[in-house]
Amino acid sequence: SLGERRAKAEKMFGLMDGFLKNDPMSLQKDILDHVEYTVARSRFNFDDFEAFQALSHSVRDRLIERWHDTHQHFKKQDPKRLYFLSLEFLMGRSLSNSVINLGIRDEYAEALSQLGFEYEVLAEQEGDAALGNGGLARLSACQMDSLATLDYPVWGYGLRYQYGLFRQVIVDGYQHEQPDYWLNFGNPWEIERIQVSYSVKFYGMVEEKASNGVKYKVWTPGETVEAVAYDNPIPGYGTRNAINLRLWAAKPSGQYDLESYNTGDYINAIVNRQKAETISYVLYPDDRSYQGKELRLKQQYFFVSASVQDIIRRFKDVHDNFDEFPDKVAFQINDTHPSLAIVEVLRVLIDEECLDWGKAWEIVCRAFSFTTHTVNTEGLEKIPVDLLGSLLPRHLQIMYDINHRFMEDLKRKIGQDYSRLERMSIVEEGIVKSIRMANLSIICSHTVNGVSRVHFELLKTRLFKDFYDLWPQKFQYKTNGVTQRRWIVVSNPGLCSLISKWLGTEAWIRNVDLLAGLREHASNPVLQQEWRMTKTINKMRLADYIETSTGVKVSLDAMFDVQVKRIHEYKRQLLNILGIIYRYDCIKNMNKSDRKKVVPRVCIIGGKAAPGYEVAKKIIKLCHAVADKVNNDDDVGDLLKVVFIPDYNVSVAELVIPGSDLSQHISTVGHEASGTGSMKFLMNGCLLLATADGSTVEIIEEIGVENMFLVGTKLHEDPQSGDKPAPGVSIQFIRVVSMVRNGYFGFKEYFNSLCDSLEDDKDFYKLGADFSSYLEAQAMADRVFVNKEKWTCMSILSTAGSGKFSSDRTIEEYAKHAWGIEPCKCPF
Ligand code: NBY
Repeated sequence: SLGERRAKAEKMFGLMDGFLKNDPMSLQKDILDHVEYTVARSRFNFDDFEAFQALSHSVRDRLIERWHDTHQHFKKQDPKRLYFLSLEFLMGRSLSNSVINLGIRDEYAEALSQLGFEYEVLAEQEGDAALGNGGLARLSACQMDSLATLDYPVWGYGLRYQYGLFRQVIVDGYQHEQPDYWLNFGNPWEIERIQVSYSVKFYGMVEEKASNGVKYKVWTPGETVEAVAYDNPIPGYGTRNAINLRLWAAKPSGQYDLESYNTGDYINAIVNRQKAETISYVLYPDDRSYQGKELRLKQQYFFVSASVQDIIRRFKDVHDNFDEFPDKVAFQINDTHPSLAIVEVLRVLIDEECLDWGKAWEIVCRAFSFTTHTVNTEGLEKIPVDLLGSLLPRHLQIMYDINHRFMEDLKRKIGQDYSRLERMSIVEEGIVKSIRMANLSIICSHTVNGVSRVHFELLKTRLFKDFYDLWPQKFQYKTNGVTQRRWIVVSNPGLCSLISKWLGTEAWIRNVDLLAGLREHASNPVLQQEWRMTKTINKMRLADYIETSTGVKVSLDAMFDVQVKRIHEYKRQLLNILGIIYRYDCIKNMNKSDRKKVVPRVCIIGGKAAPGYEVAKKIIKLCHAVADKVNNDDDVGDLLKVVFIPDYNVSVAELVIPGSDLSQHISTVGHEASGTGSMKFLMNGCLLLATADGSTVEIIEEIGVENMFLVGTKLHEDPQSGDKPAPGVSIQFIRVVSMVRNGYFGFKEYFNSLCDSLEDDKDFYKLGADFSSYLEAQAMADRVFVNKEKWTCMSILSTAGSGKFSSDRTIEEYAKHAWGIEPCKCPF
């Protein structure tokens, strides 16, 4: 019963109501109060959306209670705090995550049902917070959940974009982008802090001054913008702790003298002030390469400057000696995007706090830890010196100072190796003289982190070899992970209960290693039956969604084969499509009795292409062209269906992942730093069809290669390393490419360049070389799928082996080996 469950939860976690009560009656009253006083509707007449608004406000009240207690506790204990800086957080929806982490989902469901509403229906009213692009941004969100759950004293910092990642709409098979004005309907989760605001300065000039023979620099800015804080409480699971994600929004500065001579001047001056707000307007939608644009640099500095001011103010509230700074403050920079923070802290310490260079430098080097998510040098961020010099003149000087000292030091260590000195310099000479933000970050951080073991190897041997040879002790890796709270408990409640039932405990939600306990039941026919039943229910949900979003009806007997992620050449959605064409061609050429043996498939692809990424957009169109042909071929029927799910985002992922049988992670080996989608599928018992790239190598070690479908060779068996001759391009590959080239799917001219890129010498991502192996892995998946017991067993073993890929483990590793922070648990 509810009472028993509550008592149990209180015993387990010591969960206690705060000032607000959490029994269904009290929840009901709170919801109705919010209907009346917050949403301003009559408590006798409100619709689903208004009910959702009132519901979220009542949840928010409870979050705020915990948030206050947590911060009071942090203040009292004054532990070393982590400041997690990221330009992107892909939070998705908050409602279900919050009520589950607070431990009051069932109570809310009951309260709502008595009011005549269904919890699930209201939860669907919420839009996604999509303040990020892809893996990097979702990783930050998962890590925030783990940081809160594990009671670490942390603040997240980011930007409150008014426009999140664009909405993808498909018109005639082509991607179009629509603005995501996500704040349109209000955001119940944030708390605006008008009293927490800082001035951020840009442009202007730097002068050298002297007093009593001591020289110092004075930066007189040309423009000032206000940063206002918006706080987003992040509750942990099974703890009272709720941490803060502070996002900054730009507002016009208050200090502004208007000197107007007529009404027009005055009006224009006011209108121009409003331009300040554009800094935090829109998220850059490209997850490939750095845009050397002024607005982007402004965003980065705006976010960094406000965060650093806030952090230093908090430090100075309690401490008056900067020697203590590195013992109280740890900075984590999520890729190089926030790396101006390093220079900003140096600037504040030297120019404003009057520390000498040596002291300031030591403090900075002890405070910063840096994680890179990139595998190739082209992906590294570079900022043109001219741009930096005009927007942030003092910061450019400091970068030159860092570089000068570093280069002198390096020369003493390695001598006159000029090409190595050139490679390691922060400043890149060339047609466009630029600052290499990765070099800056490595030089000034105590730890450089990779995101998987193979990524770490690539960092050591290729990307940052020069730096690794100099400072091997700086380099580490923490294999990425995802939070099982969102990716099982929230998104797959059926599987969640099943796991708890068979493990006899819910403890795995905080200690995911316990999932390994499923292994001993993997062949148990009772569990297998229940496992399949759960999958079927999830497939029904997904099939409904597919029909509403694409109009295609799919059969539940078919294998749901899914590839959802950002569209990239290296992720090889094209390889998947060519495989689908091959399958279609085979079916077409089969006689009736052979057709009976075909395993029916629903091939599901989803993902956004960066607006300027032409090849990726062509891949989306090809997917639609193939789908059109296949889905309208009555001769093929349910044996093969192809669907492209539009506008893939976090909430769509929550629906798609639990409902898939097979998922594809087939990047060209050496190109995916880690990959985190695979971990979510693994937790949900979907079998993987994957190349041995990124984290997949570690997944294979955990679940055993016999429990997945491996494409191609392992990295250490790379044909280029001489173990085996590179496989030639098969006739099957030539045939499917020529079908596209010859216009079998229409749009002959449009797809020409795609086909050209697959020619032998231009096939950079090795689709031709891997095609046969890909088809073999697919054929193997078909053979296993018809053996229900074997498939289910592999599925259970996938979930059972997913424990390592929880972000809880990743965060523990960071806390111990990079940040030096300890849990700080708020008492009840
Ligand atoms: O980070 C991804 C990696 O590709 C993936 O392998 C890894 O699992 C994941 C988490 O570590 N990288 C990624 O998502 N990158 C971006 O989204 C991104 C965003 C912005 C920019 C560059 C990359 N930028 O230059 O502005």
